[in-house]
Amino acid sequence: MNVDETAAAITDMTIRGAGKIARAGASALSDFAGSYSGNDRTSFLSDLEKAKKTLLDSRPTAVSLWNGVHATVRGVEDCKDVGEMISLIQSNAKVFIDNSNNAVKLIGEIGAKRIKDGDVIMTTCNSKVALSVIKTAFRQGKDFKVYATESRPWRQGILTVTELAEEGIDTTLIIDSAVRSVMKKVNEVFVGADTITSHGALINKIGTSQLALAANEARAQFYVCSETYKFSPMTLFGDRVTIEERDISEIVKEGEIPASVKVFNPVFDSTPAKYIDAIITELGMMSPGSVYDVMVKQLGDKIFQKVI
Ligand code: RUB
Repeated sequence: MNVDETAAAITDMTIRGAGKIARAGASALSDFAGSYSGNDRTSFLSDLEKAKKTLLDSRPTAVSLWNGVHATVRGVEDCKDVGEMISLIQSNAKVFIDNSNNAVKLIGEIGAKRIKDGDVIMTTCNSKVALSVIKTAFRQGKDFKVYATESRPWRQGILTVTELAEEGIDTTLIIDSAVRSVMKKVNEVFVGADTITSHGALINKIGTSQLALAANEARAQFYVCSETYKFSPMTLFGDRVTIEERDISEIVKEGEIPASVKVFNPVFDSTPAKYIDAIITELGMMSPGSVYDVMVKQLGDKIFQKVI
């Protein structure tokens, strides 16, 4: 898919989930570079900027997309000509996509060790990474049950239960408001991440924080399954994560409620670090308190000299 097609598919949620949109963004930029016919350096950089903007605007609050796009264009300004820029973008995109896919697999292997025979697991929305953990444990022969939330309004839970059932896993769909009631039976919760802040808070599908609170109350373990490129570098410098709000038509049909009633449709919520038992990443299991050190190590400590 080219840049415009990819951006449209991200906006209308044909491509969704933090990892998939990041990989799609990298792939679209690789396609942009591969099909570029000019050889003027300045024009290329200006067209690249437009392509980046189109992608970033397609889901403007998505940190994974921002990180995927920036990883793909890293070093381009230092290239001497358009040919070199094209090769660099293509190889950066390939490295990002390969690392991202490998991280999903590795997190699956690490997280699967937390699941035992007889466990009851809960998950929410449709996270490729959380599902990688659950599927890996099942493929290892473990016997457990999964409860998955419907995840209104987009009902990504339908995708999740379909994937789990196709795998042969004992799966039960619940409505979002059944979380606290069902949590009494649950041993572990595995959720994905849209974004993780430098102080270890999780931003994920609306309703995730109520799973965390209910898990805490019921003494179930609450695990976040996240590649480290979902860590938000901007939060190191105090920026807040903007929570995406989507159209009210996702919740109510036109004319269904009085016109004076306001509708609020936030897509994600924030779970404080204190409710998270561990973050399972491709660098291993870590506490939310370790996120700061990992981010600084990945960015290099000179990052502060550049900003301050
Ligand atoms: C998806 C969602 C997922 C994370 C992680 O929200 O909140 O839990 O993005 O997904 P949406 P993954 O459907 O609004 O994109 O583990 O697949 O990256």
